[in-house]
Amino acid sequence: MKKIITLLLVIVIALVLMIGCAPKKIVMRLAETHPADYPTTIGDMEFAKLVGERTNGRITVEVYHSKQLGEEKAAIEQVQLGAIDFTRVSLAPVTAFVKKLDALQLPYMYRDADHMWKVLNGPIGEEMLKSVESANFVGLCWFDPGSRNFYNSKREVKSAADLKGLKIRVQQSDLMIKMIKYLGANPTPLPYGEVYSALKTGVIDGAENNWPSYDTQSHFEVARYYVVDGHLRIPEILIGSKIVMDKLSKKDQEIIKQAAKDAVPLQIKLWAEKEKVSEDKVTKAGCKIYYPTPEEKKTFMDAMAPLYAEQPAEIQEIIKQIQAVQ
Ligand code: BDP
Repeated sequence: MKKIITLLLVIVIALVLMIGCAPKKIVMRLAETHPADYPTTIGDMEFAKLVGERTNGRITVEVYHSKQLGEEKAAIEQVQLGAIDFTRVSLAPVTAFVKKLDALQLPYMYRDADHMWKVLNGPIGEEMLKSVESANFVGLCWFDPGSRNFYNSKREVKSAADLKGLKIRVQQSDLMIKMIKYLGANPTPLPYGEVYSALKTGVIDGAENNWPSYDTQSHFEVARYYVVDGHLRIPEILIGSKIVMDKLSKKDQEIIKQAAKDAVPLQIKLWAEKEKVSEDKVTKAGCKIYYPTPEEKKTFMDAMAPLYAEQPAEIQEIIKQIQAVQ
């Protein structure tokens, strides 16, 4: 009897030790505003997949797409507090937390997509990713944002003067509000998810976004005039919660950082494909697409001069560095 009890005790102790030593499973959540089949969401999923593979399933990243965890501003705040682990967002709402990021989202900042990627993949991009730590985020990687164009339900816009007086939705960012004011239009900051009904009910006359957002949010159904002025390339950023990341081992932090970087090429590839599909779809749907002449495009650029002039010295410095990138 004594022997059996001893044996049982040994088994119990062994089991307790085994469970204690088994690596702890970690489940993390990522907030995404776009639907499941959107290129950016697939980029998030690729990141999640790589983290899972590289930790042998010890860390799971669950992607909550379609705003299930809230609109971007709220998601960013939750990440800052450590209540959500990651979010993929547009840089615009993050600038409320780290002012100098404005340098990366000024209208007509980049000559083209290639210039933007050289900046983001170079020392400036790295330094900007690091800068978000001051606001308790960990900057993980950049995703392709495409370029943004104006659209509205009222009339064809060819040059900046045609925007005069229109009520245009902007992202929740001071810089975007000013951009619209300098164009002579009326800015209405709204969360992304409210734009469709605001367009439909006439609360706003227009908005601005890239082809895939114009398409997938059905904005094209209620704002038929689209002008390809390309005023913005606002980098998309994947951020993690510093509070959460600091609790992980150095090795896990590295795995997460590397997985994010390794997810980028897929997002970029799918993005390029989606841009074409969306452009095609809205064109076929009968939207009035206008490609401004270089002179007409210049009217938008010229209207931005005061916005550049009023930037603080720190941002002026970064602007110069960005412009110098060849
Ligand atoms: C889309 C971005 C998304 C933003 C949205 C917006 O991918 O992150 O929330 O624009 O305009 O292009 O708010």
